[in-house]
Amino acid sequence: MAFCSALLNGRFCSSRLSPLISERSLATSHHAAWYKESLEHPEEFWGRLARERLRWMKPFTNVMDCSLKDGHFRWFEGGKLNMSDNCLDRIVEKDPDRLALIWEKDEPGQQEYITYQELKNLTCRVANTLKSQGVKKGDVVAIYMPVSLEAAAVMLACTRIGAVHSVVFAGFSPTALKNRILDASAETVITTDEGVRGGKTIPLKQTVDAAVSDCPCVKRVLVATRTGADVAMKDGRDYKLDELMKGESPECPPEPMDSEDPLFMLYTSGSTGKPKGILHAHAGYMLYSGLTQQYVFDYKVGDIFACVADIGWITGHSHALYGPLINGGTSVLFESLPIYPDPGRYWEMVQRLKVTQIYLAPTSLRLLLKAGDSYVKKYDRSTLRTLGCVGEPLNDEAWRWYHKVVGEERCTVVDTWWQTETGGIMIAPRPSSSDSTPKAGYPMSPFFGIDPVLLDNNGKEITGNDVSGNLCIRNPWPSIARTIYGDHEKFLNTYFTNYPGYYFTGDGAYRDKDGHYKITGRIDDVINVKGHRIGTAEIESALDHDSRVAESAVVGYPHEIFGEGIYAYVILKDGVTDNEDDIKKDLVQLVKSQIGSFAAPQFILITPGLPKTRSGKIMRRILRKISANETEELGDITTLADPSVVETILTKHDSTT
Ligand code: 6R9
Repeated sequence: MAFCSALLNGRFCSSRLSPLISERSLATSHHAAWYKESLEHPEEFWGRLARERLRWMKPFTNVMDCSLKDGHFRWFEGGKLNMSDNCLDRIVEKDPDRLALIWEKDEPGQQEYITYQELKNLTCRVANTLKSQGVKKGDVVAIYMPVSLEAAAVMLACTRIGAVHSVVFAGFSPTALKNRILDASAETVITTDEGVRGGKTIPLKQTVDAAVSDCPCVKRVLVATRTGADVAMKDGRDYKLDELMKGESPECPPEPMDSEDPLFMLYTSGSTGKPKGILHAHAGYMLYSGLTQQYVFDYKVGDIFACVADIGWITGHSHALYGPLINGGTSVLFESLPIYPDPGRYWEMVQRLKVTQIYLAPTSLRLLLKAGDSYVKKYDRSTLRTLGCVGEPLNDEAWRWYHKVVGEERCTVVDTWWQTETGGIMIAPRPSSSDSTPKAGYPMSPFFGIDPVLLDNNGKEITGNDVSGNLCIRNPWPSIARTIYGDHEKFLNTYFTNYPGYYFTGDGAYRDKDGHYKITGRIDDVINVKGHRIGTAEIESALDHDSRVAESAVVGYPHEIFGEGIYAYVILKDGVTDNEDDIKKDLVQLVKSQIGSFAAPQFILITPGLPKTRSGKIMRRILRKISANETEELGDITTLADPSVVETILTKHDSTT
């Protein structure tokens, strides 16, 4: 594939590029006015933005029909449009040679460029291939690919023909992939021969083979080429994407999609054992992801935006791909690791590609901070303006390091809080508003149209400032998830039943004396390891697959680099006499194969019992305290069925940690 080198010959950086979006510019004072309007007159606000910012094939007739009480959301009904038309054709018609994506490959110092015209051609050829293979509007296509230009084109191609993509992070195990394929009844799986990360190859096609051998729904597996490795191909099921695409035309008319047609689904963990396929709709997601991209990151035409998240997560969807492209921007797709070949990788890339905004995870920052300032200072970072982060709370120390050392106190740090379910950034500083000097560790203020509230455990609103509570949202916004695929009941129960009339986030938050928000972490049984959400129940059910395990309880504990670490308490069945260290090794392996490496516990403690109430409920509060070494503050344990269990666990914990 030949990619242009627009950046290299300086064409892209010229100032002749004009914004695609005709919209009054937002001075600081406008932010407040916009926010006020967005809450007081949402129909007018969102209707105007949807008309101005998106290209419609048929105008919508009704801006919103939503009820938080009923978990019912419909936006821009009556309208027809297409994601890939908005991301590609609209720009190609004005400026075909504009740079769309830069693929920062795993190999240090190597990148590939693709213009909007080239990306459109590639997308159309993939779209025509999918059509030739029998993929139709509404079909779910599972994508198990690492970050690459082809992966981006595959996602866009799905949206072009109205297929619903379900990207599964290419670090998930065969079992996790299988469960996601089966849950969505996907007939088509698209993968890559091998992945390359940190200089090592990862046998992706092999993982797909193991997953789909148990998936009768899968009719075809399309394999893109990354390393050219000789991978096994099953006759009548597996096809090389390159070969299929050879005869396909670079023209494919975008399918007119209803505003509410499903756009994509993305699995995420909750407090139950089964991951949830969060479903997003076309128009609302498109509008909101583009808007947040522009205002949170202070995006301007000509910027080089680098979101280093994988496309397997919502951040990669909204800010490596769709958000930047909807704005006609240039986005860097990052295939590698922050410490490969050394902890200077991000900053060397910033210098080489002239990156203007970087968007990363706190866990990477903490890792880089430990490696020392010299890896940062070695490289020219003068192009950087906005420093973003997402995924977990950003601790003070890491925030200050980001601001002072990376950003030379010149750049705005934007700590952005949001979720797979919200589709877009909900609470974040906006660099062009009065939030341009954010506080360390604070996502700060709600985005346009978002009305956060803090509720107590009885659902009563906690008013005033300098207060903490359960973070909920009082009003609907365009990119809120529409359902959990195949389980609307669960959707309602998870997000709308606990606090009727509100969207329940599962996070706790603090509102300081100035009304600014700080996220205090999950209040449900979800652990956030390196910014990845994992339900404790999911890990427990993986551990329970070992026939020697009678019961397990998993909790999170504070981890210096990962944010949270995973601590598993395991009870073995009577009569098991195997060596404990061997069992622990097997259990780690089991979790890796059931879920993925990132979910493997850092600690496993084999115990004869768990602290349970008389009604048999595990007191996780106590396990959390022990895991965090806060053993002086265990609180009242007299209500336990057998308080002596705690002493046994403590003794063992002290001797193993
Ligand atoms: C975008 C994304 C969502 C959960 C969320 C919260 C945590 C995300 C955060 C943050 C503190 C931030 N989270 N951003 N916590 N500060 N800036 O990460 O989506 O993978 O669905 O995770 O991540 O706990 O509820 P997702």
